[in-house]
Amino acid sequence: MKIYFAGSIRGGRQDAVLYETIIQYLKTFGEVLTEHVGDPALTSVGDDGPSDQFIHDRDLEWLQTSDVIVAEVTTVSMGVGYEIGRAVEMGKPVLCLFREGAKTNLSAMIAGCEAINLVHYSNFEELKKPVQQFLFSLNVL
Ligand code: 6K6
Repeated sequence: MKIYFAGSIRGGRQDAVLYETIIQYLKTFGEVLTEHVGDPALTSVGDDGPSDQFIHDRDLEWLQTSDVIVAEVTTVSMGVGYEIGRAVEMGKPVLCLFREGAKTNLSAMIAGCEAINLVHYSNFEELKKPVQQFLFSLNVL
């Protein structure tokens, strides 16, 4: 199973360690195409890498080849919202994870989209079971 994990980069890196933990867990179910999103060394400003167009086109290709999108949506990110919207248009299964108790509000465009599966959780341990159930339900493991 090819998993596209989406998490905030320029939107803010305060949850980077959590992304890394989620990615390690997702790797027990398949290949995570976007492991760099959980790299704590990646900052929201470092831009000495490839151009924005390269990043966009490469990530869209990965999105196209993925079987499922798992997005951590607690930290508000325009890029993550864009990826979710494109994935919905592609007909991909999408699972969004939103952490209760954070000071952010989940957009109605995510919470109100019937095509998006949404899990509210308090800590990493709490999201393991719903993530597993969702991935198993896809029958592509
Ligand atoms: C690195 C440091 C600053 O900007 C970068 C750009 N590097 C990126 N590399 C790979 N994927 C990216 C990058 N920037 C955004 N993305 C994609 O958008 C990832 O798949 C994330 O899920 C999402 C993050 O969007 P923003 O708007 O928070 O950056």
